[in-house]
Amino acid sequence: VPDVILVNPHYIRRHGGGVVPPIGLCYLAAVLRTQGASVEIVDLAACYPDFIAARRAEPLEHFANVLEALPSPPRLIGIGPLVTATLATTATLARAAREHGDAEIAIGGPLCAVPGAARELSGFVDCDWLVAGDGERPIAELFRGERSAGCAEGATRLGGDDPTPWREPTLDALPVPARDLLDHSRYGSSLRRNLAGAPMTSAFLSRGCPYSCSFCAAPLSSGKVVRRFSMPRVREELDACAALGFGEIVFYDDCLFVRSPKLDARVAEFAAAIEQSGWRGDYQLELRCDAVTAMADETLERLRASGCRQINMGIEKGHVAGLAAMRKRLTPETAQIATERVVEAGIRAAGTFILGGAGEGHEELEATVAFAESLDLDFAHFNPLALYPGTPLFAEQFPDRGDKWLQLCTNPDLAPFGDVLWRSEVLSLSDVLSKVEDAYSRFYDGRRLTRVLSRVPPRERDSVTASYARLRSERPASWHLERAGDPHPDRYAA
Ligand code: B12
Ligand code: SF4
Repeated sequence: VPDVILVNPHYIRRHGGGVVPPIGLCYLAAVLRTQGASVEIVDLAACYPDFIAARRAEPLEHFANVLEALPSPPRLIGIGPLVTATLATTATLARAAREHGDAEIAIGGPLCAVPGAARELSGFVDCDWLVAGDGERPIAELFRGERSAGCAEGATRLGGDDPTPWREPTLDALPVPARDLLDHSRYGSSLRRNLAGAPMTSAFLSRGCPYSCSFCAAPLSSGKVVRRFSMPRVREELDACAALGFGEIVFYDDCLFVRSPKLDARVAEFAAAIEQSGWRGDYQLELRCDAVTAMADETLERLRASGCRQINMGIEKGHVAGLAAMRKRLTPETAQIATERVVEAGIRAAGTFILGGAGEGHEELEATVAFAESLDLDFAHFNPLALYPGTPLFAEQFPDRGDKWLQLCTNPDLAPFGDVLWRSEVLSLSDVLSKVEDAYSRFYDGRRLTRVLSRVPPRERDSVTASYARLRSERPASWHLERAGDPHPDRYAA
């Protein structure tokens, strides 16, 4: 019997995307192991990648079967990461955990760091502990039974005060995530799915972001100061990835590199750490456009030479006013230069765009889609603007609600796919969602595919072609409102 079961809740997924390992849970598992705990991870998001609300019973039954098969209950069941999209499923999973024994139940993840969480979630999620911020130290303390009912950093009893997000001061103190607990065959980026070969994994080598984009929930949980692993610790993690045979890594860090006087030196150090490690493969990085434009040519070349095959940039909008309204501190021009530089360096360029927001009408939506089309990107994603509790945007939109966000986030009209989606007097939600569909079909056209194929290695051509077909035809269907229809809503009501 495992001492601890960690569950990654299922959620309404977008079609045609990749399946990404729950690296946060692997971090928790690694720390628990240092405490002598045996740990199992149940990744329902990966087991049910085609999940839609109307099929909620299967993952829940899967979890119940896991618990029923155990001769005795585990000591601790951890469910998360809790985000708005996993609120409903987390509540049903916690209830199932309660019904199947007397394990302590802890919930953690970004939403637990939102003001009001302890009060809002009590009565909705039946759990013992709420964990905010970095979960490693709090979960180890919970496992050792060192927590009492009082308020403490990182974890509190549900219904009490909000937990103060815990931020691990020395990241190097964290053990390498326990990726060995996952079934690697389930994971792959959308592109990789068609490439036979070594499995992919994800990594997170820093915590925190110093920016304050009004729509983003990340800094609330992980803080505004960027904490990074030392290069020896980065090498250790890459060696561990090599030992497990991973051929591709996606670095999901919010701000592994930001524009600063140390930017080029930091990137060079990182590339050197990769080259000195035992790991060889392809990797993807998330970067702000202004970090790309601030890099020297040699630095971008260094990234490519060390295996960087794709850079993902949050471009968000094609018009200055929209970017300013979101406090993104970027301009379309920066995005254009960044895209050109990435492509010139021989790296795939991918951008994400957000449709909807203050001051946007049909013209502004069109300006963003047309801007995306005009860029020489290899891949693009278009999302309707989501309003996450705890963000400045959420407060602007719902000024009278204070920290009372649960009712809004669980209202199926406002949050048909799990996140509260933007709408306004000039743009209905259907307008925004139709534009998302339009954007995918326009962006993934034959001309772009021909151009992109001319610069990818022959062995990748089939997978790029297949990805384009999926993103053009499958992805838009993610936003059909009828998909979210649940025939048995009462079964899942908290
Ligand atoms: C990588 C990533 C993904 C990946 C992997 C997600 C995963 N399950 O690991 C993919 C692409 C699948 C994804 C999907 C989605 N994501 Co995402 N994602 C991120 C990103 C960029 C990094 C997450 C990460 O790996 N962090 C590193 C690890 C170490 O941290 P962590 O996962 O938060 O876990 C730590 C703590 O939170 C805590 N913890 C987490 N789980 C648990 C459980 C227990 C029991 C305990 C005690 C503690 C605990 O301890 C962990 C270790 O310290 C964040 C931004 C961010 N910086 O947080 C957005 C972010 C979490 N995603 C977000 C969203 C909205 C989504 C989607 C809903 C998008 C969609 N509609 O499809 C889905 C939801 C899926 C989900 N279950 O998270 C939002 C959440 C905002 C909100 N309030 O809802 C964020 C904050 C970005 C943003 N836009 O603001 N995402
Ligand atoms: S969108 Fe990126 S840069 Fe902006 S606050 Fe979020 S993580 Fe930071």
